[in-house]
Amino acid sequence: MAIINQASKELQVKIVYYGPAMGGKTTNLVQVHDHVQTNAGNKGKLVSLATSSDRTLFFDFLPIEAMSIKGFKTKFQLYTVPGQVIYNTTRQLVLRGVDGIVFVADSQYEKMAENVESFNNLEENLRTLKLDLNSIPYVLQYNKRDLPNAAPIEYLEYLLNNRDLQVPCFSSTAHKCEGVFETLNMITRMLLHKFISQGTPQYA
Ligand SMILES: Nc1nc2c(ncn2[C@@H]2O[C@H](COP(=O)(O)OP(=O)(O)OP(=O)(O)O)[C@@H](O)[C@H]2O)c(=O)[nH]1
Ligand SMILES: [Mg+2]
Repeated sequence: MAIINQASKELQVKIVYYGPAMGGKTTNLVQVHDHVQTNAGNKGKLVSLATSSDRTLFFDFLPIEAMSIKGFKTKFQLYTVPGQVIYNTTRQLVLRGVDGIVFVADSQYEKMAENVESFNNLEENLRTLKLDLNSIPYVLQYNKRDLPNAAPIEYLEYLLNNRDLQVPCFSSTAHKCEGVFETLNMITRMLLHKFISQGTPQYA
């Protein structure tokens, strides 16, 4: 849950990277950690808990202190969930207090069922927490665009963004850092708008 301290003018928000196993969630955080430009070393440590052979077993955590916006000092806490189906309890735990979500889909044709299953699982877990995807800012990231068996964006859009409220989507090749900051910038902008700005939503 966002923490807004009006007295000290601080805003702290939690962003969760969600999606199927091996889709590239941890890779996003690694790239953000490696390339983020911050003022005077206020980049946090990337903490990866209990990983074995590159699979997230618990979660990854990366705090970033961002610019001041409208006088507010903003802090973003980035988390990933473990994508493997068996770790659902952990996913629920990591989702607690979420403010914004990046859904990282794997573009490969053979991963479509897993993408849809993971998206449904996200909605289900939010419901358990009495949250609703329609009221949480989120964006879609179509990752692994470099692979030859990547499905067309239109197909991914049809499967994952075919709802009343369409959300921004991004193509990415996370291990080359392509699309990683575009995605992060959009979700942070949507969150800042929600928590700080007033007036008509404007994400572009
Ligand atoms: N070709 C290609 N490989 C990628 C891309 N993004 C990530 N990978 C690779 O895919 C594998 C899985 O990436 P992770 O970031 O660990 O995936 P994850 O979503 O965190 O997986 P879990 O922790 O199991 O849920 C790693 O070997 C990455 O290097 C991409 O855009 N293209
Ligand atoms: Mg991971």
